[in-house]
Formats: sequence, C-alpha cells, structure tokens
Amino acid sequence: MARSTFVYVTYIRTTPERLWSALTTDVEFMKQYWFGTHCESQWTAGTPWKMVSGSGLISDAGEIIEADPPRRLVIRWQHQNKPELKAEGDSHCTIELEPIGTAVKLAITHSIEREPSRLIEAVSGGWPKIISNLKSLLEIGAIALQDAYPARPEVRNMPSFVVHTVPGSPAARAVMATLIEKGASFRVAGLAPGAHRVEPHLSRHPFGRVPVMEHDDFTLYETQAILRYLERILPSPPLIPQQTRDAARMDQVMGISDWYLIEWLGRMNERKCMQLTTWEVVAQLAKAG
Ligand SMILES: N[C@@H](CCC(=O)N[C@@H](CS)C(=O)NCC(=O)O)C(=O)O
Repeated sequence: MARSTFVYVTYIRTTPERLWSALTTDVEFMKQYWFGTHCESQWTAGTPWKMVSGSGLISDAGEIIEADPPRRLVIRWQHQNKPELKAEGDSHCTIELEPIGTAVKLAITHSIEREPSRLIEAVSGGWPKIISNLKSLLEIGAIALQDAYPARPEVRNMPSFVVHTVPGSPAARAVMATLIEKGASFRVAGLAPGAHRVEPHLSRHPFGRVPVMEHDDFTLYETQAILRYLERILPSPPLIPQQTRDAARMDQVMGISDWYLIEWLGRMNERKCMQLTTWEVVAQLAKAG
C-alpha cells in the first residue's frame, strides 16, 4: 500500500538524556515548547500514550511500540479529534536521538499507510514549529514561536475593520470586545439616533439593525456570524473552546442571550437598558425570573 511520510532532522546543542526527558517525562517543559500541549505515557513498550491539549482535550492517542531511552521511541498514533483525520487510522511516529559532538541529532519520521494523508499534511505543519521551539528552549532558554497559528501581521494590523453601531449596543460590544481580544485595530462608525432604520444603513443591513462589520470589501451583519468570521480570520488567541462540550456551553449562553435576554430587554425601556452594565442586566434578568 502507498505510504505518506514526514521526515524532520535537526541538531540540538544538548545531551541525549536531556532531549529524551524533554520529549517524554518532563511535562512542564513540554508544555512550554508544545503550545500548552503535553504527552502522557509510562514511556515503556506496550503502554498507552496520549496527547493532551492545554484545554484538557485528548487530541491524539495510541501506544508506545518501542522505547529505548535515550535513543529511540516508536509511537502508534491516531488522531482523535477531527473525524476526517481520525478516519485515517493509525500512523507511526519514530523519534531517533544520536549524539554528534556537542549536539544531538534528532530525527522524526511520521508515516501512515495511505497516500495522500490529511494527518501527515497536518503534522507536517505542526512538527517544524514544535521542534523549532524545543531547540530554541533547550539552547537559549526561550521558545521561537508563541502561537502555533499566529494571525498574519498584515491581517492583525489592518485598520480595515469598521463597526457600524448605535451607542451602547450590547451586540456591537461583543464584536468590539472580540476585535480587542484579537488585538485587531478597528474604527467605530457611530450612527445618529434613528439612522440605522434608513439609507444608507439599510443597504448594509436590510433589517435595519446594528452591528454591521466591514472588512475591506466584505460587509457582514448578524453578531454570531461576525464573531465566527473573526475567529476564522484571526485565530489567535482562540475564543471558541476546543472541547466539544465547552463549545456547546458557549453556544448555549449565546442562545440564552439572543432569545431570553433580548426578549426581556425588549420589555424594558430601551434607553434605560442601554445604560446598564452587563452585570446589572444579568442581575435584573435573574430578579425577573
Ligand atoms: N440578530 C441581530 C440582532 C441585532 C439587534 O437587534 N441589534 C440591536 C442593538 S443590540 C438594534 O439594532 N436595535 C435597534 C432597533 O431595533 O431599532 C444580531 O445578532 O446582530
């Protein structure tokens, strides 16, 4: 059967023992170079192995096939999280360490018995970042990359986000808070009282509401659509939880806000509720039952 393989070789100024522990048992060190992720195992042949993300999600799992410290480690490795990667089944990752003068040659060979492979495509992007961080951390005590998927500088610094809103709109605040969390610069285009119900705003939002966000030549309304768009184009820092159930809770809170909270606000004097802080609104809502 055809095979897909990713190979990465680097030389790190360290000892085989230190490199072995950095790749296996030294969990706190691993989290530093692996973007918060760590691996758990007894690190002996036949014992289970799993990779745990910073949020506690088991992203990959399998078994130690061979362990010969500090020389050679072979892991049976199956992705667990994304259905299309999980469906590819088991891959094998071989990690070899060889002392060369003042350095250690580190060779990673990750392969799967299929071609093409989405898993190998994914790890081909991940391994160089992880191993570059590991090398920097061991050699100079600092990692090279803070984020696995940093927003491109040209996107992050674009002043091309425009938020059309009326003063105090909670929905527009969610959009602006998200832009601030993502470190993106934006401009607020404030609408005069009533201006959201007439042209030119109706061309931006046919239902005459706010917020509307413009990003270059792309205009988008509906708060949830805007927030999810921002998460996609500015993935760092992530604001949507990775774990399925945590993400479901987030959707639940957004649903409560969009249906019950808004209905309750609608019964209140609009000017009055716009002046409340979020916590005052929540307190009022709880009192109203
Ligand atoms: N489903 C829309 C609702 C937007 C909405 O109702 N916005 C309020 C301000 S938070 C608004 O435009 N109010 C003005 C009006 O109803 O005339 C969204 O999530 O963006």
